[in-house]
Amino acid sequence: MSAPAVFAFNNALVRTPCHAIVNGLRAVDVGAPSYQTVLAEHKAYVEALEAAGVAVEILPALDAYPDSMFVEDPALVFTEGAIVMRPGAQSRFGEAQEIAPVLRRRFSRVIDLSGPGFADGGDILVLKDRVMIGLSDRTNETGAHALADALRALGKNPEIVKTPANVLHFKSDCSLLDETTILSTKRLAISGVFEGLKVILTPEGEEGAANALRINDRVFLGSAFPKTRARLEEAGYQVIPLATSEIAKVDAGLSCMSLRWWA
Ligand code: CIR
Repeated sequence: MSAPAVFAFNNALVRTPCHAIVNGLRAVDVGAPSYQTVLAEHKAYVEALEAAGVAVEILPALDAYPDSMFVEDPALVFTEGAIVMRPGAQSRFGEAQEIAPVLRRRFSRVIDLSGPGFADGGDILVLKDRVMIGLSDRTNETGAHALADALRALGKNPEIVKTPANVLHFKSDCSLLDETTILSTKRLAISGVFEGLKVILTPEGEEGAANALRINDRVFLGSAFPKTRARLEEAGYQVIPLATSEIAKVDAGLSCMSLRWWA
């Protein structure tokens, strides 16, 4: 039997947004997100995952960690096992120890990323033949090398690359559309990291659309990006637009809110 596609998922973990999300980290303060609207965005996201055929486990809110709804950052998961990450923002470091017991319950193999470096899940792009690790303000060289070792232990092929300056995470600027196609901002694509792959660029002014999420037969896309939607539909993708206006105020997008794997 052939292996499932790299975008085939039937399981996901998410975490209920906590009230403290209004104090979530952000590079530029455009005002606090509305808690009620964050909850609505999160609920619609969970429903979209379920509609795509994914069994979703919803973890309880963690008020001690404002950004804890973004479960993608403190862990990395694969069919073969999970990695407990070392988040690079001080206020988020403890999230890893909160999610570790959940990973131990759900995966038979769990690797704790070794210190002293840091690495965030948002910097990791999983492709069919390799796993890209973007160096950023949250993922440093030491963390990236430790992560590369952990990935090799799971049978993966790591590749360390660079995130453009002033971009939070590598995946803030790109996402996988299928096994040979990437959605990317121009500023990331021109660095040449995706050589050999097909790249669809986000139209100018819609850079935030790059953090999309391919799940099974569909692509989740921020609903504020109609030009990107048209571009993807023209290319034959089934697009599911999802509201992200409030989570965008704390620099988040669609990949950040879940950990996804095929079991
Ligand atoms: C942070 O700065 O860590 C959060 N406010 C946003 C995290 C977004 N996560 C992601 O892109 N994977």
